[in-house]
Amino acid sequence: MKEFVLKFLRDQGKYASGEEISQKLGVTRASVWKIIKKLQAEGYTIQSSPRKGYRLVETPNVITREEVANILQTQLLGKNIQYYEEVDSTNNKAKEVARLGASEGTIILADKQTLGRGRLGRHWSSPAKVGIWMSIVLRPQLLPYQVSQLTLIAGVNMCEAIQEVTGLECKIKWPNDVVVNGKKVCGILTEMSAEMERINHIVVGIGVNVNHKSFPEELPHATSLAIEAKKDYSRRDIIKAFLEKFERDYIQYKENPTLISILPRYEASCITLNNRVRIIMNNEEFIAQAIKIGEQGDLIVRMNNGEEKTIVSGEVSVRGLYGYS
Ligand code: BT5
Repeated sequence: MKEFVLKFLRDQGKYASGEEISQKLGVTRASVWKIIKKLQAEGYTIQSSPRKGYRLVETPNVITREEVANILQTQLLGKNIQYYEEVDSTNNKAKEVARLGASEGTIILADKQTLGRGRLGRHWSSPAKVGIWMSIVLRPQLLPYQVSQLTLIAGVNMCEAIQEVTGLECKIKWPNDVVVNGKKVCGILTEMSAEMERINHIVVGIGVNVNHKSFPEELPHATSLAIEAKKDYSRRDIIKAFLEKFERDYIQYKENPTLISILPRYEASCITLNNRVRIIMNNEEFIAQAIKIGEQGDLIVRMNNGEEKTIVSGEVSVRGLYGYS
């Protein structure tokens, strides 16, 4: 009902009388009025005039299923969207629906996460209504070792999407952080369910700090797009830009699983390259020069003795970024 009224008002673009809406819906005018009140309470600005009826003036910064689906121009991603006001973690929800057979491209969106997760069980701060907390269910035929490449593809596309929507200069800290002015605005957590060499499904979870005005003291390296640009952004616009871009690369990657065509874009945005980096790997810690990204998405560094080493995963801090100096 609510969706129908919204769509009707949006398509109309001008005043629609209560009578017109009630006829289309087959309900009383009093019910239409109740729905309008509900929408107004959700933040929609709807003008009402006793003579002319109702007119939708402004849509709030919401990421409900109908509002996102309404603007999305994709073939695969977001054909099925599930929105929650609050969940423990959108990745948990996505894994749950994937186990129950959710189709490829299913998207879970939440306004708030109570147990948002980073890598290695770390906490991801996800307060209400200021960020994008989103997970995507994918079902490609890949080998387990290729799965982390999807994180790189998601990272480069989020970097480009944020840049397009906000005009802010975005960089990628290998492998999965998107940073603005040296601080983290986005993190990605890719998880999979696999048996031996067969993947059942993959969940790509993405968190973007959009309209936060401040961060708790324990997150000194976090920032938001609003803090950096000094203005708020529509979360929907960023979701749309990202999903449309990511879908193009994902479909291509599924057909031909190589990073070759993505790497130049990734390297152009990667702040880790050409920097001295500190690497913490299997209890080993060393400093090296980051020189390139390998074909599998690994970081290739030159050690002080001139030898090259391939870093597959682990913690890498870039000098001057995230407190390493
Ligand atoms: C990540 O982990 O960066 C992956 C974050 C993925 C979050 C998304 S939100 C939707 C989906 N559902 C989930 O439950 N998760 C995904 P990692 O590289 O391990 O970084 C985690 C570290 O970043 C923490 O230890 C904090 O230091 C810091 N951190 C926590 N919350 C942050 C935030 N909102 N912004 C920036 N940094 C944050």
